[in-house]
Amino acid sequence: MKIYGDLISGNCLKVKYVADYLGLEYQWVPVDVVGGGARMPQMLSKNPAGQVPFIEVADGRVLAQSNAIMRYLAAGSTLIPGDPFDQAKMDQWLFWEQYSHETAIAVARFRVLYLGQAIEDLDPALVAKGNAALDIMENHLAENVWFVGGSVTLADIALYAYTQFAEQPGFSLERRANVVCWMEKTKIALSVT
Ligand SMILES: N[C@@H](CCC(=O)N[C@@H](CS)C(=O)NCC(=O)O)C(=O)O
Repeated sequence: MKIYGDLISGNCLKVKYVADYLGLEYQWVPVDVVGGGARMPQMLSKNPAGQVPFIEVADGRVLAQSNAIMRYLAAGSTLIPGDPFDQAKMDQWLFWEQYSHETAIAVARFRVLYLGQAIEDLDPALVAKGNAALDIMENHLAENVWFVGGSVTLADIALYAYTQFAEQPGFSLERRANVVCWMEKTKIALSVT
């Protein structure tokens, strides 16, 4: 299997975390996102969306969208709960991550780190959206060790991917101790640095 990705991207890191955790064999194909690498013709021929991550499996089929890729790679493993309700709960967090978390925190990070926007000039609505997402996580983690069930799942991996970078575009984790504690646990569970 080939994983096309850029290590600066949380979405790409999700796929790497899952593949490494499960000990899967893969070839990492680096794509320079900031330099437009995902939109080069040879990449567009594989993923017309012009984005990474995507994977190419042995028979040439291509799969994009970080959370769909994680789900494919982790099928049958402990990273996906066996109970149908818990599995749907995991999906609930995966959809939420893409709609309400990544779209604020990853976007703010990209603007600050890679487009050179000052933190003070970030759109207040974007900042409010990111803070709301972090508050929802903080409240959930006040009552739960993991996002779903009693061990690390894809929900934790998806949310860890960009939460770990939340401070880069100015989001504060200072009064979000549950999030900080959960990040440490997730890091240990995944053996990532
Ligand atoms: N929803 C997609 C988002 C993928 C995405 O936004 N990829 C960015 C990097 S994080 C990208 O490839 N951008 C390249 C571009 O837009 O030119 C996923 O979860 O995989």
